[in-house]
Amino acid sequence: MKNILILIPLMILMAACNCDESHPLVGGDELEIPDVFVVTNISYTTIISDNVEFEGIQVLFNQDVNPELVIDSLNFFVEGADVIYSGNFWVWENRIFLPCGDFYCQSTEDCQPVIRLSGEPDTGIRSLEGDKLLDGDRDGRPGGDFVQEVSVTGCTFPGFRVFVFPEEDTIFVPDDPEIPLIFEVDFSSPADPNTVRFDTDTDNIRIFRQNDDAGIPFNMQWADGGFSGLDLIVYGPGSICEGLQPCVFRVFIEGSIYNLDGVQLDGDGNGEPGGNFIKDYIIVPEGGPLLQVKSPGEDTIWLDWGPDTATVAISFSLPVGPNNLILGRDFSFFCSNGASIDRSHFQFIWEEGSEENGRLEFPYWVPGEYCGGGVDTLNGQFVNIMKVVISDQVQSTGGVQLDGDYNGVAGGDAVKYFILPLP
Ligand SMILES: [Ca+2]
Ligand SMILES: [Ca+2]
Ligand SMILES: [Ca+2]
Repeated sequence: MKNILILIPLMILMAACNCDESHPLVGGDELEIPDVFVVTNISYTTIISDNVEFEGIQVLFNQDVNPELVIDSLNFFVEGADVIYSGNFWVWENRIFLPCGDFYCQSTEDCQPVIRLSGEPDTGIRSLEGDKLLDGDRDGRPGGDFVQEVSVTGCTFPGFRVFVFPEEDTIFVPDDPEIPLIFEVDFSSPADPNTVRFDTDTDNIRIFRQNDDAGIPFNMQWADGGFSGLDLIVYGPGSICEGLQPCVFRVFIEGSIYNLDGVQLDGDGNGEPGGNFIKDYIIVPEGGPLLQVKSPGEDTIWLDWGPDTATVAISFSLPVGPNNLILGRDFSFFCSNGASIDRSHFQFIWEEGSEENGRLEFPYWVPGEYCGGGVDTLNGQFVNIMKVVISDQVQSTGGVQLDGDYNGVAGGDAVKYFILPLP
């Protein structure tokens, strides 16, 4: 009679248990009821938390986990070749979740992170109720490590990138220490501030003069509390170039920065962690000896098409004036197929009282009329691309020849592309 009373609850337990046949809960000869804390399932799956979907590796237990006692690299390990892991995970109720992004695979093929949970008596993972040590090896007794490979697809490098503004390659700066030049650094996800060094001997954010590697002093401040943006502030930038000649500032951001998820910066943007970000700016001190096109600073300009006309501001770094810039002589206009567009379709108008600032107007330009039906852009929008060339015959009133190609030496046409979206 006594034996039957013991066997009935045992049978109920076994019926409810979705146990692995190869790892029976009960050892062959034992009749004790094991009350063990085990992993019941592990997989790469999608969960929903606060209406947001997360992909990741989920480890399910048969009882709630004590979250205080799950510790990275002490009893919780994510291992495997080609697997990058930040050390973060989530624990709640009877699960541990490792979101994609906190770990990722370096290659898409055969990615199999190994999850190891320790069942060591002193340091192992334990249940919340009853403080039961994990039976990782599922031999029915507390203790023993759980080790399992998990097949993962679609969890690759999340791309921690950096962008630096202004976008233009050429910046005109006044020779006034009160007016700073600010480079805006934007990270694609919040950076780990502990990995950003800028006032030490091993700075990983630097600005220097490209021709002689001289360091350019700057102040740095986080743009907000979220570590997503930095301002690099250079005071008196015009005085850093010698003799008011243009010079090149190189903004250098080392690939030794990590984001808060432990992902290394892909500074060179090749889709893999690591690599330095480098961007060169031609700094042109205003009032310096070169004549350059100050605006538009970019080589390619998208135009907002008005009902009848489009206007582009054109300005120069030195006075030029109407005698030295003649539309019919100094401007040329082309379609993207190389066909020339007659100059009579355009006007150049100086701002009143200015010899530096003017505007180019296209009052007679009908989209599509001169350059055909347009070019299909990648996003399906049809555009006309027009090339405008300003000849290097143009001189300043002081006789300085245009440096249209921004190479710091007089001479070279200025070439600008204007993109007009077609209706
Ligand atoms: Ca065990
Ligand atoms: Ca890279
Ligand atoms: Ca030049």
